Amino acid sequence: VSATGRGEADVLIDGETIAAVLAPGSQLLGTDVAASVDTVIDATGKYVIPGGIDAHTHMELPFGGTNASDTFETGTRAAAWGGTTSIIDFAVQRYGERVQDGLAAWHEKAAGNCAIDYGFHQIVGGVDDDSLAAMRGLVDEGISSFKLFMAYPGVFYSDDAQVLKAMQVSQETGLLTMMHAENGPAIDVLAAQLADAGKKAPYYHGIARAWQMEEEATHRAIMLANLTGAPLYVVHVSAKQAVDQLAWARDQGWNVFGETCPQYLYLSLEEQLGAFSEEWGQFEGAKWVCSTPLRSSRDGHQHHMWQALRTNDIQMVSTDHCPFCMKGQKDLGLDDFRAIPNGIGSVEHRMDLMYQGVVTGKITLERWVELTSTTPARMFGLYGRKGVIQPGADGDVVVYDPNGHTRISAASHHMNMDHSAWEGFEIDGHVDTVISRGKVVVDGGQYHGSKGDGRFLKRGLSQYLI
Ligand code: DUC
Ligand code: ZN
Ligand code: ZN
Repeated sequence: VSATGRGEADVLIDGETIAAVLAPGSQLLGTDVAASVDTVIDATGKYVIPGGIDAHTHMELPFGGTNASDTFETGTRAAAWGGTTSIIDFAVQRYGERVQDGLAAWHEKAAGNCAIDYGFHQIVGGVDDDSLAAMRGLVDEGISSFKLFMAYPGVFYSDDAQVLKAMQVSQETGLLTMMHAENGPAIDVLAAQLADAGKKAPYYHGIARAWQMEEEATHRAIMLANLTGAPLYVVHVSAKQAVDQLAWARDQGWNVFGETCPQYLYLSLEEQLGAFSEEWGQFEGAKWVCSTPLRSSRDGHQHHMWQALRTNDIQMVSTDHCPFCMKGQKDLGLDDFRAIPNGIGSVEHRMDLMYQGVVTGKITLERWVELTSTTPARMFGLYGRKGVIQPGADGDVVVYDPNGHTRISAASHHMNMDHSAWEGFEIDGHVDTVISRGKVVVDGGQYHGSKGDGRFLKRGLSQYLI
């Protein structure tokens, strides 16, 4: 299955690379292909797809006074288990740090530790003359995208003047601007007012981060991007009103794109409100504290988002994988939602959760491949090597069994988390075999990968822009 069609074929992998895609039973140099290769993987009755590309992960992210609980080692292993063979993680420049130092620190964390290939976007957390100059060197480093935050004052936040200046560099260099679009200063006032009124349970995180905060920031980002000529990619879109802003801008023919995440397609604020366990009581809801937040099921956000995946108002699905354990991490906010580290871990489940959209008739098989692999490759300058099964591409291939079954649980997942935001989810499908640059890393429930197999991906400019 590719982004454009489906058919029966044999995929020949030679070393790390796809050598040929052949009609079943083909001969090469007068010999049956199947008889002349070292290894045959029988995928009869299953889907053969390009390995997943998760373009939004946060391994080891320092956030909320702690670090995201997956290292590059544990996070990329979990990704491989779930049929994802490349990630693009966010190198972080925090306020007061140099961009180059933030990037070097990220290389150090990842090098030699990854099971699958990995690239970086650059978070620019302090836009000033130094970081603007450093951004001009990113493309040569194989980093063709950077992310700004309109949220989190005092941590990663950029004001409009900083956004404008960074977008001017984006326009000059071809770097893709990625935006966390929420009005952070206004959110922080609302959050403080809720807390002062004694409303400190996890659920109020979502009340403070109201959809108006996302719509407004999305609009502002679009306008600044259009003014400067910068291409814009809005991360983790959750509000239907923000989708409409993107759709409107795209209708003008502008280079504006959006990503959503599985949590915004399946989970709602009401479920979070209702969450309760013996162990955590009402604090159970902290498992779903992420930003942008889960949206109300009453307002049709989820339905609108699935529609946007069909109409291409939203182009791709990443996880925003940002795992924190309940014990010792999320529980920092036991008395106040503002201190709960934000994030959900899903890097292992994205291919399965999106396949469920095929099963339920919301997207086609081809669109599944496009949303999870081919578009991420094109968007972030990897297409040809990644995102497609064709001669010359890396041998990143997943055999997916539509007759298999997967039950998601913290008891069986491979992410370094003491809970799952997806506990008990049933998937009508199963990742069978995962091949990463020609090496079988997962097969028949066995893991054969090793840390250090994954290499740094020097990315080119986006291949998705007009
Ligand atoms: N959102 C999250 O949920 N976690 C990390 C950063 C972010 O923007
Ligand atoms: Zn974000
Ligand atoms: Zn993120």
